[in-house]
Amino acid sequence: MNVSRRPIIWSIAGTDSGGGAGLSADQRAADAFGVHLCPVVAAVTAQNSQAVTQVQAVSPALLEAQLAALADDLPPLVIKTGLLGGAEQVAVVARWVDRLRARGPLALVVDPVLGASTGASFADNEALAAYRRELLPRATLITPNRAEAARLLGLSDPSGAEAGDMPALARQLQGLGAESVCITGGDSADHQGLVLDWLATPQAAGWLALPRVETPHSHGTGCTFASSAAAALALGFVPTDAGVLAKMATTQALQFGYAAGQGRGPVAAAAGFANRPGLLPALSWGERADFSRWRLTPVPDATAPQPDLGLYAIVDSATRVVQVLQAGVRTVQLRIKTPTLPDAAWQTELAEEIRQSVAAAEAHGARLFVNDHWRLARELGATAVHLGQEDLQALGEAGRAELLATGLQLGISSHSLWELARARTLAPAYVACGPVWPTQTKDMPWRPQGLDNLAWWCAMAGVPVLAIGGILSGEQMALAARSGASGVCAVRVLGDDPAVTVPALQQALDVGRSAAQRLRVPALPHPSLASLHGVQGNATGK
Ligand code: PXL
Repeated sequence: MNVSRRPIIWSIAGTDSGGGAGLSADQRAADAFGVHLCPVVAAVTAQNSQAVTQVQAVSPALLEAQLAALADDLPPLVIKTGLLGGAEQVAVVARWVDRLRARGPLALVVDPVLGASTGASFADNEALAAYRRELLPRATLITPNRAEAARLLGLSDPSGAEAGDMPALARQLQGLGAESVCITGGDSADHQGLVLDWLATPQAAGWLALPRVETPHSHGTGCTFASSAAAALALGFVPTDAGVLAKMATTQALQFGYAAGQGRGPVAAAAGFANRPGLLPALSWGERADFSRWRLTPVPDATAPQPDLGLYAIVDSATRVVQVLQAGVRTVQLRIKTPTLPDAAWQTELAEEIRQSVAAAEAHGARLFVNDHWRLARELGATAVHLGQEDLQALGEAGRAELLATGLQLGISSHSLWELARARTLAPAYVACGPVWPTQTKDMPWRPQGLDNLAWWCAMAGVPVLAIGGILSGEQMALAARSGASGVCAVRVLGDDPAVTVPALQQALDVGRSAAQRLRVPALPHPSLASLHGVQGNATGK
C-alpha cells in the first residue's frame, strides 16, 4: 500500500458529455499534478465538440448531498469551482466553504464559468450577482478570461474601452474581495506571439507569458488552468507560483490537444509539464513590459560561451577580494550593504572599495560582480553586478531599462518559481537559487530549496544557476555541484584565511562536478514559501 497521501481537491463543476471541458478537463489536470480530485457535479451539459445543446443544474439538495458525503471522509485542501448552474448552487458552495474553513485551512479557486467557448451562456444575472456577493469575497484565486472579468464587474461591453485593461480589471476584482486574480489571455490578442495572462497576487503582479500554441483543439483550456492552479495550491504553493505552474501545465495541455469529434477537440493535461524548460513562462516586473526584449529560449552565442562560475566567493571589502583572488577564486562578489544613514565619507569609502576590487579582479583575470551599487560600479569600470529582486522591482520600468542599456552583466537572486520566471526577462548572466540550506547570513521568509529544487532550477532556468545559502562545508559544495549548479557560493565557509580554505573547497567542487551521477531532477519543485492561506501541502516532488 502506498502510504504517502495525495492532497485532496474538490472540483465543483459541470460535466461535458463530449469529454472536453468541465470535470473531464479538471480530472486530467489533477492527475498531471498528482493530487486526488473529487468530482462534484453541479450541472450537466449535453454537448459535443461543436455545441452545447442543454444545460441543467443539479438540485441544490443533490449538490448538498455530494458535498456532505465528502466532508468527513475526503476533506479538501482546495475547492475549485467551475460551471455551477445557478445562484442557489453558488449559495450551497459558499456555505460549505465557510463550514470547512471553520474546521481548518481551505483555499478556494473560482473559475467564473459564465459561458462556453462555443458561445452558450451558462449564467443569468442572478447567478452573476451571487458570484459577486458570495464567491469573490471568499476566493483565494479567481481565473476569469477578459470577458468574464468584465461581466463579473458589470461592464456592459466586455470588448470595448469600458472594460479597461486587464490589470485594472484585476484590481477591481480584488476590490470585490478576491485575494488573487489571474485574468487569462488565451482568447485575447497576442503580443508578439506571446499569450499574456495578468497575474495579481499578494506577492507579485505581472504578465505571465509563453508563446501561443497554435491549435484548434483548445476545448477545456480555462478549466485546465483553474484546476492546475488549485492542484498547485493543494501541494502548498502560494498563488503566484500556482499561476506559474498552471501556465506550464495548461500550455503543455494545449500542445497535447487532440481531435475528437468534428469541432474543437480537448486539451490534454499530463504529467511532465514541469520538466520542460520551454514551458517555464516569463513574468513581467510590472504592467508596461517591453516584450520585445524577452528571450524565452536562451540563444546560444558561439562568440560568448557561458563561462563557468565555479567557486563564487562573496566578500565585503577590497582587501578580502584580493585575498580570495590570491587563493585562486575566479568569480567574486563584492557585497557592501548601504548603512541606514549613508554619509559622504561612506560614499567615498565605497567608491574606493569598488575601484580597488575592479582593479584586483582585472589583474587576476577574474570576474567581479558588484552587489547593489550598479550606477557607481559602472562609473568605476565594473562590468557585472548582482541585484536582488526587491531592488530590481524598486527600479521601476525606466530604471530597469537604464540598467539593461548599460550592458552590465546581471546576476539576479531568485527564491521561488515566480522570481525565476521574472529574472529571465532580464537576460541574466546567472540566476541564484537559494537558500539551498538554512542560512543565518540573511534573514528571510524563504524555506530551504534543498538539492531537489536546486537540481530543478539548474534543469529549467535556461541560464547558469548559482547555488547560494547555508553552504558551510566542502561536502555541501560537492552536492551543490552535483545538482548541476554552474557556481557555488562560499561566504562564511571562507573563514579568516581563504588561502587555507579555498583549495579544499575548490577540490570538493571539482569532485562534485566529476561525479558519475548528477542528482535527480524532481518531477515538481517543492514550495519555498509558507502559503499565506495556511494550506500545508506535502509536495515532495515524489
Ligand atoms: O470552459 C468552460 C466550461 C466549463 N464547464 C463545462 C463546459 C465549459 C465549456 O464548454 O462545458 C461543463
